[in-house]
Amino acid sequence: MAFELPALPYAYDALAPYMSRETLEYHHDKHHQAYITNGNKLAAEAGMDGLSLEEIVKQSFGKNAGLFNNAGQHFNHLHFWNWMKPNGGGTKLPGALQKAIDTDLGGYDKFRADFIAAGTTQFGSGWAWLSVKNGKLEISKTPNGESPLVHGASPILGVDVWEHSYYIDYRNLRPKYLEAFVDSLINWDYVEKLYTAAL
Ligand code: MN3
Repeated sequence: MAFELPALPYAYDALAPYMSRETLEYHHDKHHQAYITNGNKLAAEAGMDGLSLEEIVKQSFGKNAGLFNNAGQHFNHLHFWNWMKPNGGGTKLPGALQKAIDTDLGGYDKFRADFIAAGTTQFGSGWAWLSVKNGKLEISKTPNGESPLVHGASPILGVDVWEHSYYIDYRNLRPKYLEAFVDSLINWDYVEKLYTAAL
């Protein structure tokens, strides 16, 4: 069955002023839709359209760049919309996740600095990640449509640092966008749900 674009889990203006209606209209309705349209076509051509999205991403990595880029970005964006919510962010994290950030990443402040640094230093398009590998949290960055999924880890939080994600609202100030994402947008309940599932 072909993949379809789910509606945003909130109104288009719900994340303002940190992420505008205009950004969400272009990013969700145009960019994400294009990944799905192209991914469906390329998955069918590759005879992989019966597989789950995760399997398509893993099996196409390093073998079918066109399919991987589009399916990878569909996977990343499906979660990205849920990694944000109105009145999100902040330092009150669910207990188990807070404990793991303390143990594995040196506490919330170090997590915040390292996650923002990963997004800032990803040269060109890509993503910054918090993921679970062998039961431990780690921070990483990837180019283009890649994710920790193809590096033996389970992504539990990711931020899109393609210019289409921030240029309308922040122009060239990628660090300001990353600070707003962490401080005011992260849906920690969704992160915790993925964290629990990844253990
Ligand atoms: Mn994007």
